[in-house]
Amino acid sequence: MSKKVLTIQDISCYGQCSVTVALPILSALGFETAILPSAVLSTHTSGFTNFTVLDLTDEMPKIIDHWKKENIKFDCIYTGYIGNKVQFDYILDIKENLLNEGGLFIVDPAMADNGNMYWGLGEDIVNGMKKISSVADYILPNITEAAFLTGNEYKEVQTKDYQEKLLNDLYALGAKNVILTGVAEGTKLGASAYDGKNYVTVLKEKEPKSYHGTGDIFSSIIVGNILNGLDLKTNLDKATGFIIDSIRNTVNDPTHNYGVKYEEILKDYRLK
Ligand code: PXL
Repeated sequence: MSKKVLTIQDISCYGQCSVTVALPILSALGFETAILPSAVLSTHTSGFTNFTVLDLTDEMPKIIDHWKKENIKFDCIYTGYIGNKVQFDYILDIKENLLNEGGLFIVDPAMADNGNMYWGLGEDIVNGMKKISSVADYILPNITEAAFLTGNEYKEVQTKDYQEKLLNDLYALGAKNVILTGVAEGTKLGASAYDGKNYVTVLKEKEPKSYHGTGDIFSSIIVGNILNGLDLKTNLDKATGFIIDSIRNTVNDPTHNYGVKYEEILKDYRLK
């Protein structure tokens, strides 16, 4: 029986991030998917201007109530971009009441990158992400999000000590496992993880160009691989490789600068 994954994040209608990447990836990795959209935007907010935003906070409790009445439950709840602080309490309600025994609660605190919060997001979102991170089985912040969640300074160039400080401080928030993405060392880029006992790092040669949405793709692969029982090191290795292959598949297309063309990579990934 395939596991049921509920993802809670925005629908950015165009731009290859959040649910438009999470759903196909989780389906391809073998899971039944469900979504609770936090908002509907015409595009993501990083590479476009004049986008539209419809906040769906008011709809959330109605959807949750209906699911409770139908006794709908999930094996994994995976959260991403949340644009309204009120939604964090709904998320905790879902975790308490709609997650199967032994199910996984995974938080990607998608709210910031390159030293800055995303458009329109502030301290209340950082605090909400902290709250849900404290009860998560896994959290998947990038370096900027990690710095904001822990009150550390954001550093573009990171030493091993700085990475470990972030991992330790994130772990101290209460999450059982921390996976830190966008870890940069010299010409290499990758991810580091900490489970309270061991540190694992995977770094690969950095690609010359970066794209929006790769964090969401990375997280979706990581979530799918966790549910499929892959060990952490292999998981980080495969997810990092997936992003590199997706970037290489996009750089020669000058018309495509808003996200990566990961679809052909996903097709091959499934067969590996
Ligand atoms: O990829 C993260 C993300 C998700 N959702 C929205 C965003 C972004 C990044 O900018 O704007 C709406």
